[in-house]
Amino acid sequence: MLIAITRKVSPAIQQCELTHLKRTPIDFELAEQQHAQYEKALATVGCTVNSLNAEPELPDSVFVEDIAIVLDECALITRPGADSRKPEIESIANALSPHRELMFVQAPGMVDGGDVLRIGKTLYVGLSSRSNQEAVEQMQQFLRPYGYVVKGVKVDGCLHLKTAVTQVTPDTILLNPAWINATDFPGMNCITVDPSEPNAANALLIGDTIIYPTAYPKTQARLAEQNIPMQLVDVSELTKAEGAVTCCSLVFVTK
Ligand code: CIR
Repeated sequence: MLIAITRKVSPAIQQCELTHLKRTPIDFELAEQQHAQYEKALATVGCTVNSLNAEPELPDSVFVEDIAIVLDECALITRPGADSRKPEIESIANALSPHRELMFVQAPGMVDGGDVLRIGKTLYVGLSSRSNQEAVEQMQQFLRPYGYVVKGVKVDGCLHLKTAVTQVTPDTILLNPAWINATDFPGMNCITVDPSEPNAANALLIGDTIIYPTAYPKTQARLAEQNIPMQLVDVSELTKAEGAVTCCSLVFVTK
């Protein structure tokens, strides 16, 4: 069974962390409705959605992806780079513990799940303002016994590695070449975002379908040309909090 852990939008989302965006008003009710549509899209592509209650004190807690990396063999609980997000750890660890053995990244390591792109047995980790080399080394130690290779990749100009690049088919990545080099991902075909849509590289691949924002029609056309099935969602309000589609769920197969 495919599970997606999500969490309802916090009523405090207006106080979210922002790194590359200016603060603009977020319509909370619209954000809730869009999040519900996102959960519906997850169900449509085959996920059983485990939707956690909102955390009224934790503005960014809807972005559950940043708190864990769930692999087939185990789950890694991150130590998120922003202090305001560290209290999100406990409830995500509780939600995952029935499904996976847990390992915890320790200080001075820090990593946000949004910086971790798994392609096969390789974990690419964005070295960003949220994730560091110490975490890469800890992850490599934890995961070597399972046959994973963990590689740091420099990220400049955007929040997370997966703001700049995501996987859209087994052998294709979607990327913004202004923020990341395709050569960092050897053996992968590459679709680039339309230059007028710099934030369009974040797609959530589940099975052979991507959950993808409605906001990027030009990049959407490039994906359609490659016959990539898409489930479109409007996430305009979550985008104002510097979130996108990968960041609102943890998707994995249950044993
Ligand atoms: C933050 O800055 O932590 C949140 N406002 C946005 C996190 C988005 N997470 C993600 O893309 N994985």
